[in-house]
Amino acid sequence: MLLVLLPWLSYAYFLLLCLFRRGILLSKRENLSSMYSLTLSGTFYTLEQLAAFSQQTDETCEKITLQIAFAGRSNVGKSSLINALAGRKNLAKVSSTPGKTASINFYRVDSKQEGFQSFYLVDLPGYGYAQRSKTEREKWSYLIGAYLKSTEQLHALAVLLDCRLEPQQSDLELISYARTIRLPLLPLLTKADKCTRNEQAKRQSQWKKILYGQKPILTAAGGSAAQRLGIDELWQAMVEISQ
Ligand SMILES: Nc1nc2c(ncn2[C@@H]2O[C@H](COP(=O)(O)OP(=O)(O)OP(=O)(O)O)[C@@H](O)[C@H]2O)c(=O)[nH]1
Ligand SMILES: [Mg+2]
Repeated sequence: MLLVLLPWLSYAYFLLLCLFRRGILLSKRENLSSMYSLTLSGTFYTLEQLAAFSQQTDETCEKITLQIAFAGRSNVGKSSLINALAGRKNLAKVSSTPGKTASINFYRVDSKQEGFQSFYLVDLPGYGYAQRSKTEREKWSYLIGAYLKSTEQLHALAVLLDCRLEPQQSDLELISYARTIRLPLLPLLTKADKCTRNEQAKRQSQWKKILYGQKPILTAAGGSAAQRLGIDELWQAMVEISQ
């Protein structure tokens, strides 16, 4: 009996191995998104709007305070990553034109897990987009700076860095600013699907040196589960920070 089954079992094993390698079974691995839900709670353009929001209590009258913010240059993939975390295509607005997110957006994270403490994911406007007017860039940079500095509930700053690019001056400035205000960092390399494995590894170790030993998580935020990378690892890191 075993002799009859053996070739079939080997064939099935080989087939599974091939599918797994080609990413077809990746959806089975990248499945933490289904354990958490993301809901847009507010969109803010000014510090006054932000301050008013932080005074509010939610519908259950239970105050959610803890926040993790996503920051990075325009077009680095902040909003796409939020969609990938949610397992949805259109929760956050994505565009190939830089400067799409011109506001601070709060997404509430909930889970049915017992004792889970809800928190906010905060999508910040991108910085460094040269084609916006100087006044606009200054306004956003002031808004981001003031938000980072004045938000006591901010537990970590996810810094999104493009896997394809050498470290950029604006990224280094943001990291340095976060350090001066003692804000813990969660570094993420985006668009990893656009880099070879060799480039990914090189970029990771380059950033690891800059970040005093903290290794960035490799991410890809494609539309289908098979095109995503690092989403579970990112969920785990955020849950660890927030719980
Ligand atoms: N190949 C690839 N493209 C990506 C990935 N993430 C984002 N993109 C593309 O990059 C472009 C910008 O993505 P967004 O998510 O809007 O970037 P953003 O950082 O939110 O941009 P701003 O709102 O302008 O600050 C879009 O065309 C996305 O489809 C990724 O992981 N892989
Ligand atoms: Mg955006």
